[in-house]
Amino acid sequence: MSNHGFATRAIHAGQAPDPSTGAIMTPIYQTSTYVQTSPGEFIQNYDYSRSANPTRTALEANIASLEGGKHGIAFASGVASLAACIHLLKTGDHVLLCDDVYGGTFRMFNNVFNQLGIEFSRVDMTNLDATRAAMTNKTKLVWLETPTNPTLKVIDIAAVAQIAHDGGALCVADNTFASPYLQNPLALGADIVSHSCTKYLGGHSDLVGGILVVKNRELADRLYYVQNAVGAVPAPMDCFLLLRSTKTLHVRMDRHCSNAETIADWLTQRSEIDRVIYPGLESHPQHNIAAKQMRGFGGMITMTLKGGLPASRKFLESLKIFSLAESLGGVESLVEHPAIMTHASVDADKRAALGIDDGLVRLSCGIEDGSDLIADLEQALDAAAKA
Ligand code: P1T
Repeated sequence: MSNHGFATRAIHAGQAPDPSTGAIMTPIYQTSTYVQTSPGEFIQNYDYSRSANPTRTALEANIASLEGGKHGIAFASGVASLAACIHLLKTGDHVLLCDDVYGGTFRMFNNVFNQLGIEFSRVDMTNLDATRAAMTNKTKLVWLETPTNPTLKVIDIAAVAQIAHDGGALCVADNTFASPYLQNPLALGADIVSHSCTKYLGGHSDLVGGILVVKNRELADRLYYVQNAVGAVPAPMDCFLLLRSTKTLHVRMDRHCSNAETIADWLTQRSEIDRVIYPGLESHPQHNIAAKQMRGFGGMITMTLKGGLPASRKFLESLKIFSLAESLGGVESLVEHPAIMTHASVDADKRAALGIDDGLVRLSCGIEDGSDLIADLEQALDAAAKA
């Protein structure tokens, strides 16, 4: 499959008609255990569904192929897949984290793994000199998101992976915002790619999941060990739903990108808005890096409304097609307020330093008609201006 195009791999990789019935869709193997012919003699490599399940195996192979990796290791959520990476570490190890990350990722380091003696520090990874200077002799993981959540900074994956390797650390890239259709961090030197499958991979806001993809067999074995030993595995039904979803990833992403590009351009003309952040705009500080490492600029837009909380609150309450909700990457458009919602667990001073203020609003542009989305934004901006 590896020599086929993205769309062909999205539809076929990891899947073959079911050998017992010919069913074209991989069945939901809703089973916890598997009969053995003699103690330790398995019929097909399966003994217990925490360790492995055929629906999950198909999903892991499918997404591994889309990322240009060899091994997929699936989890029950995006944060469970991130936690599995940290289980590779031991007390006293240090993680270098990019300064702008999903609030739950920050919370996991700050409130959970910090208590166990895993140290971390944050740095603006768009500044490569600062990133190099922030490495310590204890740094074992260099952790980036790109584009970042929610301020959409674009980090040069190849350059940061090189800095990690020069310091003897692994580079983990959270590719959730781009999806494998737009960006493949393994090809740029990252060692582990992580996804919240809840977002673009799932695409329909109907499941929670996560996955790691790697090229290296030894690293994969360590992560499979954590997957089984810690046990945050996805259910067969969710693996099935994800397999159905990845078949249309390329089609959905094209529409997410084209809607977001049109909307971002339109927003830049509006006087109610201070700043529009979209990697596809030439005004984006890392637009050239985005153009170099991404095949499209994604479906996420972040903007700052003039008028602070009263204006952003009125805007969010007035939208009719964009739904006010956490999450992103579904076919339906979503909007949220990072300071109150997804990034509430980030300390106020850190939020302020990143510009996550009360006027900041994040849009996940869905795949509806772009003209309807713009009309919705227009009426909500008009309402906010009167607030
Ligand atoms: O929600 P979960 O599937 O556990 O994924 C966590 C996660 C990991 N990485 C990134 C970049 C994310 O954005 C997320 C989850 N983010 C949201 C729920 C959100 O609205 O930003």
